[in-house]
Amino acid sequence: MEKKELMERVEELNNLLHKYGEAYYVQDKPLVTDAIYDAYMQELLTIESEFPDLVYPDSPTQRVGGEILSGYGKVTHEFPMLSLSNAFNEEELRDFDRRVQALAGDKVSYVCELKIDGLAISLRYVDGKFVQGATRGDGTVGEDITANLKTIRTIPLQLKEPISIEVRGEAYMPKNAFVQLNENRDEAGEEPFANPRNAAAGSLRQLDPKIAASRNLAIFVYGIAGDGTEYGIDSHSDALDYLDRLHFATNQERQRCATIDEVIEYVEKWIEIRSDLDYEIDGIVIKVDLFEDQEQLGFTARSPRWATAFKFPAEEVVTKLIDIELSVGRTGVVTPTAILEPVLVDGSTVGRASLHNEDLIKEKDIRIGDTVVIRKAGDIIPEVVAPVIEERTDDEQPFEMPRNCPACDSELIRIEGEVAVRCVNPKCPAQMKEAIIHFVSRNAMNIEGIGERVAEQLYEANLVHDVSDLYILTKEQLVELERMGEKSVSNLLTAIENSKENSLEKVLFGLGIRHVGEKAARILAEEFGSLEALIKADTEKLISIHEIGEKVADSLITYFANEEVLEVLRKLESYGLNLLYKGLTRQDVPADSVFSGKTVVLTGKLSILTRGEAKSKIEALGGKVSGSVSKKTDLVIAGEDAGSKLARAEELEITVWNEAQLIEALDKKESAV
Ligand code: 3B8
Repeated sequence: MEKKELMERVEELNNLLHKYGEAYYVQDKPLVTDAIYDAYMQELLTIESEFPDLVYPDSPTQRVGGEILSGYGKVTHEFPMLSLSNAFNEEELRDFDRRVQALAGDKVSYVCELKIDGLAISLRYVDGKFVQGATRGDGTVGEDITANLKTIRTIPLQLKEPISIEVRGEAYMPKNAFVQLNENRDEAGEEPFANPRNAAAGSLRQLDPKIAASRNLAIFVYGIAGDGTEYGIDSHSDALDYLDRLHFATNQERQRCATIDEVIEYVEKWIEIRSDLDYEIDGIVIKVDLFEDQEQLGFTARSPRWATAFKFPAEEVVTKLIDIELSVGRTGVVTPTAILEPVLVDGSTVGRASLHNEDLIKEKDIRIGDTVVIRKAGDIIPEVVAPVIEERTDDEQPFEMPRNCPACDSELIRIEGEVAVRCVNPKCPAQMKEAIIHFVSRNAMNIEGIGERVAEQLYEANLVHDVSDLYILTKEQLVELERMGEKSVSNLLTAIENSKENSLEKVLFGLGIRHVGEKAARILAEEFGSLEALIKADTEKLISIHEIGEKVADSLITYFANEEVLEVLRKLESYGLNLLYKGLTRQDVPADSVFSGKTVVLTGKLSILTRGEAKSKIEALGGKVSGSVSKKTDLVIAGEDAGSKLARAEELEITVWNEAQLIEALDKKESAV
């Protein structure tokens, strides 16, 4: 590149990175994916390292993180923090064992651990010093809560050995600390926490570390992030012993099990005695012990194949069903909800429970006035399990689903083959309200200030009939609404105005097109770049996109064929809403890059790039970075001291590059991005 062109590119990169950085850090509304951001940053760093005279004093490379207006900094996990697959009974545990044996041989041994019901945490040490602690977040990016974590006394601030290591664990609040805390809150007239996990999470998310310090939190460390073999250990049980030697708090109830029968025995024992512990556990984690076996098994997109979590059966409690309430969702589905006499389940008070649908109520013969068994499983909404027939007094009322919509009175439709009953009136106020709530929600257009109450008022005051009407609201109209002061009105109008700049995927997700979730919305935006292009796409084009199936394609075609929908979209456009994708579209990512469609494994220590950088650059060029070497691997990048993965790559005769070769290949294509 000519120097002049380079200068222009540097200026362009500076501007882009400032814009994206501010959207991400300050407004908490990212405009592009991390991979794209990192790719631009890397490009700028590369140019700057070669031409120091092009380093502007305010270059985004000159400050780490950027301004944070409120809340915490973000931490990109070098190794993603995945979650565990689940097993709910013996049968599923045996299935897990069969899958493991099929992939890693029949001599696999396991380690069983208690599954602490807390908050997943990552702790990073450099040269023995605790430098950063973060939450799991979405698995890729978490929150920097170092200051709060430092208040947990069982987290060593300085290790015995000057090593660099990242460990993972579960922060939790012991039962007695939880009871004490809630007593104090009650006395102070504050809302109690529902359970120890919420209390722990609430404490660690305080901006003032003094509060966290007063909360008696604790931690159990359960693993090392990344490649454990770097520390001269080759199994999970060794890793835990090593963590003990480093003075981390590990849970001592762990046990090695040579067979799945031993695992099941351990699980059964803990189902019996779990309430004796002075902290809450919600299951047992079963991990394949040898790292070599773990590596064979690898990961799915979400969780390791070498581990699973046995979830304890949910606690069941008896209470009275006072009434059955109906609500109309965004898609018109009418769902019955049980209104209960409030009761404590698994440490939290429950007053409502799901009844799913009409058929289920009939099948279980649940009647209004019944004494019912309810159950809460994990985070999900509690459900009514069954009525207690022995408690019947004959005053109970069988439930009849109404024929008409409780919100708009139009006739309800039951679609063939579906259990759900739907209101199909597109102007139904209940659906409208839900559609608005969805459109403004955080992961969609992120318009703060419109909740359930305001959405309802907007509709009832005849101000908003579809989402486009949000953009013609005036100050005069809004101040008329109940409990809307000048300040909230002006904040709301600003939030609405700002939302016009959102990238296309936010709009697409916000429209609430059936089967188009956040991920599909992003893929569609990336693929088409503009709403206009998406509307023009036919089924064939849609299903030719790798991640888009027939269901989504059909739904899109039906949606965009609707004249009323098109009218709303035209209005949105005329009010100045951005309907373009602001990141790199798939056409922008070079299809002919050496990395497109290739699976790459990074191993050993890289000296110029960090692993995270290498990963995002490869991804920006269309490659996929995987954690384990298998027959599907196309390329292995081996840094210093590469160990078993390199050996395995050689065994499988996979191409191996060193870091310099990687950088050379990245640089060649970099300019094409
Ligand atoms: C891999 C291993 C997630 C976990 C893990 O006590 C992974 O090991 C994980 F992707 O979430 N709550 C534990 C606990 C949680 C996890 C774990 N081990 N003991 C826990």
